[in-house]
Amino acid sequence: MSDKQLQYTDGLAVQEAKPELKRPQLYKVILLNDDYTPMEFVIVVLERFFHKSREEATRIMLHVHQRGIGVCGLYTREVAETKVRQVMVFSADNQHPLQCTMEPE
Ligand code: TYC
Repeated sequence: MSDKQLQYTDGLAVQEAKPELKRPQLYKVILLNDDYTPMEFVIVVLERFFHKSREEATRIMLHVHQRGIGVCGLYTREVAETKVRQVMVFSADNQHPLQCTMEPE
């Protein structure tokens, strides 16, 4: 379908419709490695806030542990901001230094 369509009224006027909405910018939510946060805690974070299976959570955690950084998922801006905040609050509440951030895809 073209991005502009004609809208018909009852003969009084013909007006261009608004173009279709663009897809929203997506953001990568990123976990950073550190030397102190337990591996099990990072797995729980990935299960709880990113709905990963234990296997996928373990794979992502090990990737971050080995490479220093890793992507947990792609989200619209407000959802990504919420996930970053949830991880940071959960980590601080448990006295872990785990860092989570986001960047445009
Ligand atoms: N490097 C941590 C350890 O050896 C584990 C870890 C993995 C920490 C991923 C943070 O984002 C992280 N206990």
